[in-house]
Amino acid sequence: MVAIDPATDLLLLIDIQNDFCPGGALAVADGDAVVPVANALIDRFSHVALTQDWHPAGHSSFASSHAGAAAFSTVETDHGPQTLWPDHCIQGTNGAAFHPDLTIDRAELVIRKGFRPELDSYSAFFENDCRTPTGLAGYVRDRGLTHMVMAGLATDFCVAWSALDARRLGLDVTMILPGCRAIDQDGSLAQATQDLRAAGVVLASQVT
Ligand code: VGL
Ligand code: ZN
Repeated sequence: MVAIDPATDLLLLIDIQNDFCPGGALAVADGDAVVPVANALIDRFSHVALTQDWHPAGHSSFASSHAGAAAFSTVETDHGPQTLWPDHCIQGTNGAAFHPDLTIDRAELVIRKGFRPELDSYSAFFENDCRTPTGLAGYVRDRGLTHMVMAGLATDFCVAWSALDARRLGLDVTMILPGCRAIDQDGSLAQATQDLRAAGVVLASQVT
């Protein structure tokens, strides 16, 4: 359990969008179960930010953009391996919208990511080249926010990459595990859990 400091804590909710929920294009098992947990967290924090996976049609992370490639296969890019996904979270579609039950009104910031056709972005802070900033690092610095409390989808991709980048930026990070669900592809959840622990991310069941 972690205690909330309203002045320095940012609740950062990652990609709680229709396409990552049951019935969506890249559905995470039980993904919509994070919504009530996220809503309860929103009520507890003074500062709330959301991320929104936001791809143009034909995005380079879609298997459909690579002739003959299957979804969940991997291609090499100049910044390393990239998993190819089913088409998902296309700008302006219902799949890219936040889950309708997520109480987003108090969110102070929405960070959209993955909008560059040639570059994917899992992390809320840097795109997958690990260099192109989303602007969130500057935002939290300017706002004096030093502790990121995270939940959302998916544990082993966008939440984990966001948490690891936040640690690299020197921020304190807590992940609220009941508010996260994983894709868990080829052991990705076990690997992410190991990486998160090694980086000093606190894996918590709730806030106090
Ligand atoms: C995500 C795969 C592709 C995520 C986003 O939100 O974890 N995963 N795009
Ligand atoms: Zn995506």
